[in-house]
Amino acid sequence: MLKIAIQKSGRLYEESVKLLKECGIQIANGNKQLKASAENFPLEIYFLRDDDIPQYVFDKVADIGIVGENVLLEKNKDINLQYRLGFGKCRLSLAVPKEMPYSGVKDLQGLKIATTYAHLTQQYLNKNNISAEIHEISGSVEIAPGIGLADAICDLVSSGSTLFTNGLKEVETILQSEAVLVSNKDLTDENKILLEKLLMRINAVKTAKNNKYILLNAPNHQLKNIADILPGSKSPTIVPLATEGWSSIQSVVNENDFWDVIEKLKALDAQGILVVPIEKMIM
Ligand code: PRT
Ligand code: ZN
Repeated sequence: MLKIAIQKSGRLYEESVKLLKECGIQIANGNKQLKASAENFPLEIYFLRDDDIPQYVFDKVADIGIVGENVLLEKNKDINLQYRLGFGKCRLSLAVPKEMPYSGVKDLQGLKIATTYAHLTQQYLNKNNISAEIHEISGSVEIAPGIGLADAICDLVSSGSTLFTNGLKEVETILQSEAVLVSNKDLTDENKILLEKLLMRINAVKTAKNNKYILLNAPNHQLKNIADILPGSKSPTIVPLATEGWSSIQSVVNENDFWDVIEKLKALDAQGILVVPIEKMIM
């Protein structure tokens, strides 16, 4: 039985549960309890505060967990990062009042910095040979300069609107973060196999999301050119159409190249282009 710790409520909760669902894992009861079991996979789910997850995984209360990389690095526990999950994206940044002149990291020298990320902030200051006073607080970091508690802050940012409404400007980014799957370093052989199975499913879900299935018709004299820009998993599937001199082509296109590929296909006389989402993709 593999035990996974996920956030009980908050920014990572929904995506974590959704990911397990997309991996075909049905959870019997909601997050009202501390613990739930999967109906069709040997998995027990613990719902916890995100800050506690690295410690619990380190202590083997849970074998694996889903947590922000920011929390993983701040807690600095000796556990493995297994997979970057691509949700919960944010950055850990230093910010100062917008009217404060700022020309570089040396301007942080001697300031009082409020943060819930004392370890990562200190590490960043050390790396830059800055000595500043870190004031560790547990929440509402962004109001600290406004109420005279600190000169600057170090906090998570996503859209930047919280900084903006509090009269702050982002001056340095310490870390880019997203949700990650972590594991204890010393899993039983049985749990190693279960983790491999889960990672294979996660990878299939994530790869599918990054790719689209594409179908199109093209004149035969362009097939070679089209095949060159549509590699697919191996090479595209080509089927002759009833109309003389035309074929139907099917392939997989990566989201990042998508519009670029579509434009090239149009230039090569492709017609009737259909783009279909892929549910799972096993390489
Ligand atoms: O109760 P528990 O301790 O489990 O939850 P929590 O309140 O500590 O964490 P939660 O749910 O707020 O965040 C969980 C994780 O989501 C974080 O550890 C990050 O990995 C990730 N994440 C992604 C964020 C943000 N984006 C984010 N914007 N966590 C917090 N914020 C906050 C930030 O602290 C600031 O107050 O949102 C505000 C800034 O947002 P913008 O959009 O105004 O810039
Ligand atoms: Zn927390």
